[in-house]
Amino acid sequence: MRNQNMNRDWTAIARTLSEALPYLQRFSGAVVVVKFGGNAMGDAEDMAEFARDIVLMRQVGLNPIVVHGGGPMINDMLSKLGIKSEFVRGKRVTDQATVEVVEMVLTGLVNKRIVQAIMDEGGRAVGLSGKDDDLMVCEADDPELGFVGRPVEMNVQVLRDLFKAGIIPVVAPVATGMSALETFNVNGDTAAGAIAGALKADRLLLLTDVSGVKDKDGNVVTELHPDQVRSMIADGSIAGGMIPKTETALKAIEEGVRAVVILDGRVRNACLLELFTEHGAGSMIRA
Ligand code: X2W
Repeated sequence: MRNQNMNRDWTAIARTLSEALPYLQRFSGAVVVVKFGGNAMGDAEDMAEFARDIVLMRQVGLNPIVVHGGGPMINDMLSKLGIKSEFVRGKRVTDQATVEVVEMVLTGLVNKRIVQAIMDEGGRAVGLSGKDDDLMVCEADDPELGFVGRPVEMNVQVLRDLFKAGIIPVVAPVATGMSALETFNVNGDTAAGAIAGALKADRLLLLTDVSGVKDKDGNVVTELHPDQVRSMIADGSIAGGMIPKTETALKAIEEGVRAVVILDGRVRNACLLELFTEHGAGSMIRA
């Protein structure tokens, strides 16, 4: 049925589509790694909206891959089970009992929720963790942190195989170790950066719950060179949780990712705003 509702500006909608053409052309076939953090997930409607944007990216010829977190969901389950948890330098101290809960929550609950949301929007998604096809092999990051992994070997062929089949990979940041039956908990940003680096992705989008990298006056800096990021870390204008994010970005760029964008996942259609409009969203870091 044709919609005659004149409260919507149909001309503007057509115009938006038309103006997106150069971006659609530029990103045709591009590999875009999207880190979807637990804090950016919101409610069922937010999840559906995120999934719709990912399916749209796939539909217009990009190769999106979702790497998710789920810190708040792990906290909920640990507290239900009466297991105490603490963070050191932004990473969860992970003992044997904790790593079992992390794996169950991330590869079960959170991963399948995202896969389901993408399927509901008409896409095709397959969930996997770093263990599947040895995608991400880790070593212990720091003895103080227990089973927290630092990626040392990436095998991303399975992701390329999924791209070729038109399937959106959804990756939980849980990894295998060098010796049999070891399991590591990997920070979601670290995992996304390692995957983007191994794929030499065109974009790594780090979706968070802040509007971007801010200068000393609190204004979002929309474009940054890696050297600028380093000096902002050194002079303290980049601090707290933004340090691991920007360090992930710098490492990913060194490994060959074309650009990293730190953006607010709570903003409606944040990924589309960044990829398909001149305006963009958040802070872009590139050499
Ligand atoms: C994280 C993995 C989940 C994650 C954790 O246990 O919480 C480490 O800290 P967000 O939602 O992206 O923060 N792992 C080692 O990164 O979740």
